[in-house]
Amino acid sequence: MKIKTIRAHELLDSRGNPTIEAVAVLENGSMAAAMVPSGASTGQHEALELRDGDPARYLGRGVLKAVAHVNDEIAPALAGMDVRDQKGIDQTMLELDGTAKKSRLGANAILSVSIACLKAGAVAEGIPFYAYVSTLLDPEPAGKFIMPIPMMNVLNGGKHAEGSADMQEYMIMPVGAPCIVEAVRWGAEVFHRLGKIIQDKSWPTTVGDEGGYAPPVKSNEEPLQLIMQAIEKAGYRPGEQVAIALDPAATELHVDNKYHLEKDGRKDLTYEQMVDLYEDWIRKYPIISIEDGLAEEDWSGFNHLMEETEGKIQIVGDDLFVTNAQRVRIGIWENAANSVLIKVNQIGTITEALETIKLAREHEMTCIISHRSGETELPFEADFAVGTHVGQIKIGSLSRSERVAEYNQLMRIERELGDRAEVATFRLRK
Ligand code: 2PG
Ligand code: MG
Repeated sequence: MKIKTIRAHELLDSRGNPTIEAVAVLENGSMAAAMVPSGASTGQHEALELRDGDPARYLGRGVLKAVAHVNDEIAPALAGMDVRDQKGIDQTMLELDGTAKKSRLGANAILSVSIACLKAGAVAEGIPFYAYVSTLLDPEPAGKFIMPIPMMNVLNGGKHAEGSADMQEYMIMPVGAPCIVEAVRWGAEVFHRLGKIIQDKSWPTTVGDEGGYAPPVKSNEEPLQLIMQAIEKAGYRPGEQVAIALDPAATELHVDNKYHLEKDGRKDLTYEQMVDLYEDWIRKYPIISIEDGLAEEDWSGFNHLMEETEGKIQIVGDDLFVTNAQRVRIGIWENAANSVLIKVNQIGTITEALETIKLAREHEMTCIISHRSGETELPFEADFAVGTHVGQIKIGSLSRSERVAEYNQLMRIERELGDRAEVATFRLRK
């Protein structure tokens, strides 16, 4: 089925910032739309998100240049191509752009089209989006689909919630849930219990960018204590049924080669001291995964964390890898992590994101499909995670429609699949 045209325009994301939506229109008149998310704690090696920089519009954050690049350059170049030729489509855009970081056309422009074509490919094939995604990675149609265990960000800090913890994400993982529908219920119950605990302290129950609470905690450890109470009050066994995952987003804590934890009154920490802190927490709490525990250039720090934890917990590279296969190769060489966070807008095309997933798999690293802190109302990660069979997904808290849209889509997919759906098991154990 051939692409007739592609149209793009400017809309808003969940933070009220402009983003781009592309609509791929096929020759038979069917179409599919995609919107691009946006990060706050971005890695310096990410592909470039093109903003207009015109202070007269949206404080410089408009995306009209990216929109024009889709309408004027990308659309004519792709017209007439088979929409199912995802590799060819992405390759054409890479050549048209011609830069290492997609800085001419903008990774947001390119990704909007890459996802719109992926979705339109599913429409052309007449199969669900997740099922279509699975054919790109594995040409044999999958019998069973692996439903991803969610990482639910119930307490927000760092750049996502001013006044809360220094560390960015305190997440729960319902590792013991038999299916997604139950995992979502468990997560929502713990989230609401946490809200009650925060309310009882007379703290505001306002939420941060990803829908988790953002209370004025007194230390970076306090969120862990609150979450433990919430898990227990909700009636679940910590660790066995509901475990904890962290994303300190430590690049944001790293200044002049030292780590700074304002809430704890601790400055100038070395990577060894950061790792000591994590080890102390791992002993006290059922933490099974730490993402960006060290800064994006701190390969030695990541390696130290890997060696100290001896592969017993998941060490995830986000800003460290930026979904870029080249950086994952360095990480393998340095033994810096055993897991790769996959954010399609860090790299800019579906084809490259799939290549990174394949590379990670070949090296027995886990992958987690992830949202961004600035999201859109069109769910994408749910289908992408089911279709890629990675077994984990990070989509924020159990509040705010742009986050809940993904949980709802996961539940829809699971119900549609019936006994062809199987929830993933967490591979690394304490
Ligand atoms: C992260 C993300 C998503 P941001 O650091 O993992 O949770 O945040 O989109 O702001 O980079
Ligand atoms: Mg992160």
